[in-house]
Amino acid sequence: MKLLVFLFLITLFISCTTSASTNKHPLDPLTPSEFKLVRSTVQKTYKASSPTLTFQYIGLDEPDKALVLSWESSKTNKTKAATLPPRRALVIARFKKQSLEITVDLSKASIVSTKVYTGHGFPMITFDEQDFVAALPFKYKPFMESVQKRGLNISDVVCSTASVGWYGEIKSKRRLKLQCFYMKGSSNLFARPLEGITVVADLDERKIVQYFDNFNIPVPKAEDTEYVATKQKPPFGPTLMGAAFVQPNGPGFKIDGHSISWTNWKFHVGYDIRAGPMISLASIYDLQQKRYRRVLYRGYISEFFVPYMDPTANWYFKTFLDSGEFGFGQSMVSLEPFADCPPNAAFLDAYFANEDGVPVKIPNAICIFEKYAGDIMWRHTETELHDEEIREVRLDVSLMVRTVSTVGNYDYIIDWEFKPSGSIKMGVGLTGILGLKAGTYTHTDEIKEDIYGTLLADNTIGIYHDHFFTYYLDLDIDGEVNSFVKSKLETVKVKDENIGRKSRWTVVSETAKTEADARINLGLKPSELLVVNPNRKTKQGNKIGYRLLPGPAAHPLLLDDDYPQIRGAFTNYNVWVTPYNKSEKWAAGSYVDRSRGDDTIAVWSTRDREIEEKDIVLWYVMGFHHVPSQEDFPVMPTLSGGFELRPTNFFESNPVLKASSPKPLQWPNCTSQH
Ligand SMILES: *[C@@H]1O[C@H](CO)[C@@H](O)[C@H](O)[C@H]1NC(C)=O
Ligand SMILES: *[C@@H]1O[C@H](CO)[C@@H](O)[C@H](O)[C@H]1NC(C)=O
Ligand SMILES: *[C@@H]1O[C@H](CO)[C@@H](O)[C@H](O)[C@H]1NC(C)=O
Ligand SMILES: CC(=O)N[C@H]1CO[C@H](CO)[C@@H](O)[C@@H]1O
Ligand SMILES: [Cu+2]
Repeated sequence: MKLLVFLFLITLFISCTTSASTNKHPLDPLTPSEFKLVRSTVQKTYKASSPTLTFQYIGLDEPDKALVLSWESSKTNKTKAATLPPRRALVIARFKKQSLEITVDLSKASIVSTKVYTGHGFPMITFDEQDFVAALPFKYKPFMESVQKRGLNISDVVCSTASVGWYGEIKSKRRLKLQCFYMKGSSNLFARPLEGITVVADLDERKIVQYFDNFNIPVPKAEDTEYVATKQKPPFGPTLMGAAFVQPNGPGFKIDGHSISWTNWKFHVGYDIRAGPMISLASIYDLQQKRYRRVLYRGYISEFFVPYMDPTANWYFKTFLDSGEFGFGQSMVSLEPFADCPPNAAFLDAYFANEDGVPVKIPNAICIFEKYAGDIMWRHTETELHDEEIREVRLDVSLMVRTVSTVGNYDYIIDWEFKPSGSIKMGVGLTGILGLKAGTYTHTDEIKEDIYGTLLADNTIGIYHDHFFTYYLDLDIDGEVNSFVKSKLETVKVKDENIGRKSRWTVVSETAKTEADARINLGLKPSELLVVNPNRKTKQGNKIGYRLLPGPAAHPLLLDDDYPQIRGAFTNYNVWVTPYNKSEKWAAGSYVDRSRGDDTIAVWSTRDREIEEKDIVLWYVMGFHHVPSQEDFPVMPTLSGGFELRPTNFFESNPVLKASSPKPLQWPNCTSQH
């Protein structure tokens, strides 16, 4: 026992050194100096006087795919100098109650174009506006009276903001609703809502425009809600002995700016205030063809949909689109070394611009590490031989890219996992604190009505809800021209009565011609879904491809014509395929706050465009229906899900046949660094 603890401590001091070189990449996120340049360029035109212009979004205006690809190919061609495409930023600003789309050329420090957006919906809500609005109740007399009436100390009250959705109203304004919580005696503010208070604030006016208090529900008690380790009381447990994956020679990956290379993989890790992490140009080295072959041009989570199932006045509007409303990248948090990521992790910082255009740093926003979880890459024991046994085993190490976004009460762990076998696994982990509602009940025997959730503790209900994640996956299987193939497994009767068998199954493949052919609800019929390059075949003649190995399928349960589902219509299918279009990035539309569902993938794809032998994008919707249980309180153990993209006739044979395993470690021989 002592030895194990000792070994664990040593691993904590093995630090990773990463390459200092920072070669530029066309998909690099904007740097702090670029944000400053954008700010000064825009403010030259929109003078920093009243009325003020606020920056709701600043991000890279992605160069055209053709330019990025020609940059990449010339980079590997020594006879030609690789020229970076022109670098531009996209700004979405609010000015005089209008949303502006401003494109800035960074090399010329000039505005290239300005457009007023006139459609439905509003841009992302900045942290600054949320902070401003969350402070308003403390200067608002009726609210102060509500707190006093409850016998609470105002200095222990905290307010948090929620988007308000769209429920059929003709004219929408930029608004947030506030929910307030009590912090005295516990760090777990979300467990102690001041239920019954409605505060509506206008974001353009920056003031409270509606207030209502139906004071009849007590604030749940502080007892048993604490999650901060230093504030816990005995008994403690379970106790862990320690866990480690030790790399005495350092990690096996290289980081050059935002470009990562590791074993047979290379890819780029970007960042965007709205999307969070973005993986680009992921290619895998083929030993036989002696070249890198592209798998993924760009991948990221395009949108989230988190509708709660309580239809009452204080809750019905809680149907969040976390990316477009709150910014999944803006919500990224610093990762805790040795806890969020193991000791062998390297970290990247991320930068976004606040509403004044000033860069804000998220230190240690992305971690990259090799993971060895004791898994087996492949093995065989030959037991058929008479006097010997052949035993061959390769251990499985993968490369992880991890971020965490904390959107209010919930924490989302987002993993991209690359395997030497060519698989890419997308993982999500849900943890943090549930959406909790205060109630009068303390036992299920007292409940005679629908409480829209599970009674988790005294006066505390965990409301039913969903989490849907929509991944944008621009696969380029060995080139841009790809097709989507549905291989259905179908039962066939065996006709020959002399054979003992009555049935078998076979594969019936069908190439999707248009978008309608590629809208799929998973789990109904067994099928394999593949993205193939129809013009490239293996020596055996199979179309080279990657297949989607889905996780458990979840389908929306709200009615199609329910307002939240109209806005969240991108969850109507688990799989969509669209032809690549640079402006179709966001599954719920570009302007999501108070959107009306007129710019979702469900609308774009009604054009039923051709997708055969085209540059195509695969959209995958993963979902969870969450029925809270008592174990999810006061903080929820991680609930995991994911899916995999797996090479399928992409290689001529097992690409890790000749993979080497790391040598066994000689213990103990680590030097500690302090
Ligand atoms: C490298 O660039 C040169 C000059 O543009 C071109 O002629 C040649 O075909 C390129 N080679 C490859 C392998 O792309
Ligand atoms: C409220 O809390 C503040 C800060 O903890 C404390 O100074 C103050 O005395 C409290 N007021 C009451 C009425 O308990
Ligand atoms: C790209 O998508 C946008 C939004 O759906 C659409 O307006 C535009 O016509 C599309 N462009 C092409 C070339 O299909
Ligand atoms: C490989 C290695 O670093 N070996 C070292 C292990 O520790 C002994 C004692 O400190 C050294 O002499 C070895 O060089
Ligand atoms: Cu949940």
